[in-house]
Amino acid sequence: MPTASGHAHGELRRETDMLDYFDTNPKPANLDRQITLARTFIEQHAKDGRRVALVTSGGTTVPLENQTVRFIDNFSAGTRGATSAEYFLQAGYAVIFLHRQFSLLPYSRHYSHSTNCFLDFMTHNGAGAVVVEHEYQHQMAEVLSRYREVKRNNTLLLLPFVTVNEYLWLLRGLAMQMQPLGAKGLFYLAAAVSDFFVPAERMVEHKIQSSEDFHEKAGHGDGERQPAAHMEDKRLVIDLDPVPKFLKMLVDRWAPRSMIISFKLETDPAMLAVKSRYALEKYSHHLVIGNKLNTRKWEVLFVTADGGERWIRVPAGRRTKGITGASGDAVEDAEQREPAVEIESIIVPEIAAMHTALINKWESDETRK
Ligand code: 9Z3
Repeated sequence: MPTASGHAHGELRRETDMLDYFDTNPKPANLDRQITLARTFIEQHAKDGRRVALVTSGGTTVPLENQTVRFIDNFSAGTRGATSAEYFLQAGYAVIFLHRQFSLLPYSRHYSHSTNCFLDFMTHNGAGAVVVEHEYQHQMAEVLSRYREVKRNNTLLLLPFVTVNEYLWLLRGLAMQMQPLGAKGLFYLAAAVSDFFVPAERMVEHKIQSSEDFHEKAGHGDGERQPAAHMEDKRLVIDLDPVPKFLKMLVDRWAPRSMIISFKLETDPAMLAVKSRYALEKYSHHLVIGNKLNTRKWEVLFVTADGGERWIRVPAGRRTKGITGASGDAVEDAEQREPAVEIESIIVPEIAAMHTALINKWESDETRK
C-alpha cells in the first residue's frame, strides 16, 4: 500500500510532469486559431445561459518521426463521441466536438465510412436527377432537420486533432476557456488517448531508415537519451515515455468547477469494474463509464463517487446492412449486429440529469455561503 506521504509525493510528481510537458513539447501551429474559435463560441453560449459540453472523440496518434511517416494509433472509430454529441445537442447543450481528424462526425456519421457509404442511399429518379432512395427518405429528413437546426443556432463547433500532443494542448486550452461557464461546463472524455508517447526531445527528424546501410548513429551526445524509435541489429526498437496524468490536472486545476466524465476501455471483463473504480478514486471526478471493446455498443458500466455501480444495457437489434447469417445472442454477435437503440440515447440523458443535480447543488452551496 502506498503511504500518505508516498501519495503526496506521487501527486506532486504528476503535476510537475504535466507542467514540464507543456514546456518541453511544442505548441501546435494552429492552436491559437482553434482556441480563438472556441472562445467566441463559448462566449456566445455563456451569454445565452446554455450549458456547454466538450466531447472528445477518436484516437490520438503518437508520431515516431517529426516528418511523420510512421505513427502508433489508438483504437476508436469515433462512434461513441459523434453519437453522444448528437444527443447532447438534442438535450439543449452547445457542443465543442474535439475529434480525431477524419473520424466520424455528428450527423454525417449516418452516411459515411465503409458500412454506410452515402452513395448507397442515393438513386436516379429516371428524370436525370439523383435523389435519396425512397426507403431512406424518412430517416434522412429527420437527420437533416436536426443538422440544419444545429447549424442555424451555431451550437456545434468542430475542432480536429491528430497527435496526442495536439490533443493535450487543446484540452488544456479549451478547459481554460470553459472556466467562466462554471458548473455549466461539462467534459465528456470519450477519445481514446494514448498512455505512451515520444517526447519532443527524443523524436528523430526524418523517416527511420530500415536498411542497415543508412542507419543514423543512435544517441546524440553525452547524457542524452536514445531517440525513442531507433534501429538496433535490423530491429526497430520503440521505447515510449508515459503520458503524464492529464486527467488529474483537468480535475484539480484546469476545470475545477465543471462536471467531468471519463471513459475506461478494457478488453478483459475481469478488469472493467476494478479499473473504472480505480480511475474514479485516483482522479476524484464525477463519473467513469466503463466499456469493453466487443460489447461497447450494448452495455456500459456507470461508476460513481457514491460507490454506485450500474450497468446500462440495450436489447439485441437489427443486423448490420449487408451481413447475413449472424444469429444468437447480441452481445456475442457484437461485431455483426447493430443494437436496436443507440446506447448513447440512454447514456446522455442520464448524464444531463446528473449534471442538473450537480448544478443545483453547487448553486445552493453558493447561496448558503
Ligand atoms: C472509450 O472507452 C470509448 O468508449 C471508445 C469508443 C474508444 C471505446 P468508438 O469510437 O469507441 O465508438 O469506436 N474511450 C476512452 C478510452 C481511453 O483512452 N480512456 C482512458 C483510459 O482508459 C482514460 S481517458 O485510461
